[in-house]
Amino acid sequence: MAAGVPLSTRVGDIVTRTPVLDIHTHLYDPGFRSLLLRGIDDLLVYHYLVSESFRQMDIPYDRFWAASKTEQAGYIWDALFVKHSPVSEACTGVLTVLHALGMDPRQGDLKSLRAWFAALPADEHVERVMKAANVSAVGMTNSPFDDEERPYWEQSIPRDPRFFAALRIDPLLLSWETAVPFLRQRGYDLTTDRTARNAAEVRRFLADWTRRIGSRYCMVSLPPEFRYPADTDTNWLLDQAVLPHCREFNQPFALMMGVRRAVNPSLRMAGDGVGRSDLNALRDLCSANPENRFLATCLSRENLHELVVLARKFRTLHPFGCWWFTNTPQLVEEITRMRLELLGTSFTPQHSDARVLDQLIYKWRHTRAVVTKVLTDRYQALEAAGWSVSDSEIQRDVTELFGGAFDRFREKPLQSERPVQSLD
Ligand code: FIX
Ligand code: ZN
Repeated sequence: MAAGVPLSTRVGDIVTRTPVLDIHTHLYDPGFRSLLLRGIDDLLVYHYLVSESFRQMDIPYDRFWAASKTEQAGYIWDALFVKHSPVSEACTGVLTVLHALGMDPRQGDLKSLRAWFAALPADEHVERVMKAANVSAVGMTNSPFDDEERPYWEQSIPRDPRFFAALRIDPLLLSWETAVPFLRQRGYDLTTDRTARNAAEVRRFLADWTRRIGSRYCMVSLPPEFRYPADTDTNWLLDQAVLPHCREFNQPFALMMGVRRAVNPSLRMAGDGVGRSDLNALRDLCSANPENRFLATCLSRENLHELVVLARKFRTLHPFGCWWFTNTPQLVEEITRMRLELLGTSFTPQHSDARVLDQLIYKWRHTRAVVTKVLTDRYQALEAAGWSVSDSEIQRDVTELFGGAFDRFREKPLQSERPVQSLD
């Protein structure tokens, strides 16, 4: 880059140009057809907007849920974009998407926006969005327990290699009593007893699905009440099945900690909340299982400092993302700054958690703006200390943050991390 170009411009250009590997979304490869959500109505009925809209409308929950998707989108548009200014992060995101795709919602109405999206075939839509978001790969969330998704895996569908699988196992770890009949129906011979034989059947199930979907890591979301070690089915399953499985397949286990499900069930998927987790559980998981690698994110802002400190103690722990309620510009800035200041570039600052294809655009544009700001500040601090960074060093760092560090962590060969015995 030419001499005299401001640091923020050099960083901004590199951050904008560097493709990102999005490690966790709820998107599907287009081969999964209607499971891949896209377009204006799906953008508007996103659960983040559902919960915001109920604060601005009087309509009873039942009436809202009985309405069609188009009608629900209309209610939300009216409440959040017409009757009030769309200043929240999730609302602004919808506008960032429309603007990036060349639409001006002030000029048309919902009908014309719908017509624009309806004319776009899925494959072309995917190309446009991935280009506009500059995303090179998308991590899916794949649950064998999901009745809509499972049939796609049971036949062989054409796959888009940019969408990679991650095995999601919440029902197995969090509702063992109901997971057992599900597994039994599918040919796994087990009972709810905590026996070695049952653990072996769970491992067979995990291995079958890891191979079937080509999963890159295994994942669970956990309530604030999660403890480890503890005398629970969850702990037994972790120790006897899930962690041995991850070691066998040399894959990380991802924990999303601190979600309190169904705080208000009337809001359905929008009704989940947050609770502070006990990160001693994560500390003990890392120290009792030195041959496992853990990816972790926390939903509670209060846990995120502790997570960074833990990552300084365990190189087998990789913090990722600013999840859900922490994915607002102010919190992304705070969290990313803290991680850079305490971990350097050895973490993954963001995942999009997109549920609607088009959201890749806003989630990554908004993140890139914050990463540019925070990285520029850190490089300025280096300059003040007499160390000026070159463009190729900036490029190296951004590549690390946008998927490089994750890939190296994920692929790290299994090695013993058992504490070294003191020689004296
Ligand atoms: O558990 C998860 O993976 C969460 O991300 C979801 O449950 C949540 O609904 C979501 O979409 C958050 O962004
Ligand atoms: Zn998610």
